[in-house]
Amino acid sequence: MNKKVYFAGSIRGGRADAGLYRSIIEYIQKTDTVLTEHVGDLSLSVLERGRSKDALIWAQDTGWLKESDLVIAECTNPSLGVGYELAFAEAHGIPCYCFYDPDKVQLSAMIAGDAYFTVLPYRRAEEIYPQLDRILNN
Ligand code: 6IA
Repeated sequence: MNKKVYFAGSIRGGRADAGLYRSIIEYIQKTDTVLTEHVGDLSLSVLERGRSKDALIWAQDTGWLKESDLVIAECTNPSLGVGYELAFAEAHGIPCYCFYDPDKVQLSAMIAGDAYFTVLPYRRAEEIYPQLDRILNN
């Protein structure tokens, strides 16, 4: 109860799974706090650019990562940012749970091969929610 969850999902890597991100975020929010609600925002513009804004995004996200109790990442849609966040979280000793659909993607060896990460394959989205209950101890 009341854990601070950093949810990671693709933004510039592609928004095909944004609806799933939103469902996962809403599910976690029933019991716990999601620091990164915007990842599930279906209207998020991926065209917005600018290095100064990017620097603010990086500063805010790495700050949230440092204060999070755990990271939950949806890794089916490959994303440089999600990979970076997972490595950053590992370096700070934050537990990381990585969901992905093996029918859609072969997960990067840098995630699948790193024993630090708890990798959770699923074939139907409904399989994700009982796993979230287990991860969050609900
Ligand atoms: O490389 P990606 O953009 O796919 O990386 C996605 C990951 O980086 C997510 O898990 C986010 O936590 C983080 N991230 C990427 N972009 C943003 C963002 N605005 N705001 C907050 N976190 C972000 C970008 C909006 C727009 C300028 C593209």
